[in-house]
Amino acid sequence: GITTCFKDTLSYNIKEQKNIWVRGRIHDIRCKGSLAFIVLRYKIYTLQCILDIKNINNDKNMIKWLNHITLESIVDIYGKLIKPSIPIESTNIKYEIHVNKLFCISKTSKDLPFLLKDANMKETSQEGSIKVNQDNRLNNRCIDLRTHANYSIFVLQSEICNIFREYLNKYNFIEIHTPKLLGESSEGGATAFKLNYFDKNGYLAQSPQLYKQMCINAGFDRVYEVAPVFRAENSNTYRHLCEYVSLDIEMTYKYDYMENVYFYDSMFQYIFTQLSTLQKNKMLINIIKEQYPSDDFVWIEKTPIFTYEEAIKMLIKNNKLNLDEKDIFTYDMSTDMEKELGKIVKNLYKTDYYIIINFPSSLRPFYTMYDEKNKKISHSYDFFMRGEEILSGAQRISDVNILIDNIKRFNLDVNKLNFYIDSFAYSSFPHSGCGIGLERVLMLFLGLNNIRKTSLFPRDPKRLTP
Ligand code: ATP
Ligand code: AMO
Repeated sequence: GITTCFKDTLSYNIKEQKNIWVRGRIHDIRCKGSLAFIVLRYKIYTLQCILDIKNINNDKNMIKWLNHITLESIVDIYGKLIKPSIPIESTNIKYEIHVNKLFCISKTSKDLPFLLKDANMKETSQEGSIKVNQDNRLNNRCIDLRTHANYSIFVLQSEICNIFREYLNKYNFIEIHTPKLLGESSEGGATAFKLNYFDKNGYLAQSPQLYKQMCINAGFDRVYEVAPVFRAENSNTYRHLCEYVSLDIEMTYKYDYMENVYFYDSMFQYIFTQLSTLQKNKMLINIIKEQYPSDDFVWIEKTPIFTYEEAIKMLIKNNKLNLDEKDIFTYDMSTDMEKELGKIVKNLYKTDYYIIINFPSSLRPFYTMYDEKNKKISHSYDFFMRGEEILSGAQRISDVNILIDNIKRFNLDVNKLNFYIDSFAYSSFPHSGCGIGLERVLMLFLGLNNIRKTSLFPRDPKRLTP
């Protein structure tokens, strides 16, 4: 039968001179006299096929026809698989096919916006290394996604979700699906997309926050969700999207919210280990790094955990920040300072991954629990990769009266949140949770320079198509 899996050809016994069918895209083609050299591509595999008209009844028309066949057309090729005497440099499958039959089964009928050859080129910080610019790629994302690096990026993205689910399922979590159409914004008004919901206003979910907590109050104990969330942030940066995939967790704890912080940490340790040690993932990472070279992501077995206060003091001590120590809990660490801290930690601990806990209460959302001994400090945490935030979370307020007070303190409308507040009035287990930006984790693991590279069809303030 036809095989599209070129990889299968690797397991053939070449001595048998096996005849095979393969189906793939024409990646490249060169005609020379009575010969045509076709590089066929399927997923990340390329295979050379040689057509000699001697083997097809001296049919010269075939070469004529091949001279005009458009790149990226899909063809079926039948022929003999052989091991060439000189290794082929332009393909990654080291066998070649001597063609007996060739049929076009889907023709590229429009001019390509760019050549795949160019879209696959290595990108470095050197000027001129970018052959196809990002807008051109994203405008033609379906073709851009055909590159080796892009294919590998999205296989790896799928792998992260698999590992995430595998890990949590092992610990008795339930996967939930909370609504994305909401009557009230979940994280405060400013960054919610407002929409018409029949005769009312509605909002797109900025996070499953209120609903994942309500599932805890329903008695589910441990829940997670993998789903899109929407942020009307007019941030045209390399690290913000208007729609991203959030990996959300919410779980109870017995004595202290730090139990859960250690659990999330173990999960990340497991994700990083699976990504960097499984052979199939190593291969994908190598393919991506061929196009986008970067330093390998490094982490250590015992993840450093700093309090916000310690983190700020490290910045002050290293002359990165000029701040009076008494002002620490009114200071909001900027993205630039976060990056500086990332460099300091890397230097001291040789890790790209660490945790900061106990952020100032004033910087955290209304549902965050504060330290009862010092209300200025919250029981919150952010996880960082290469100096950038990938996870944010906290112990939640589970006492209904404290919750109502806090909602008022944040100038939010208690009446609009009654559906949420009531779930606490009927008693609530102590719990904490977190939200993780999938695209950020992948971008930072791979050391990529733009979050659009890890979003399948990115949405930003300027882009709503394709
Ligand atoms: P969170 O997940 O809590 O939203 P975040 O990592 O997305 O955190 P924000 O709090 O949304 O970050 O914003 C943090 C940083 O993003 C700001 O300190 C700012 O440096 C940067 N930022 C946001 N919008 C812009 C923008 N339009 N241009 C440049 N930088 C921006
Ligand atoms: P937060 O708003 O900090 O927390 O978001 C959690 C994580 O989501 C990622 N992230 C983004 N990724 C891409 N584009 C964006 N615009 C964007 N904004 C945030 C980051 C961030 O760490 N409800 C809380 C979580 C919780 O407490 O459980 C929340 O949504 O990686």
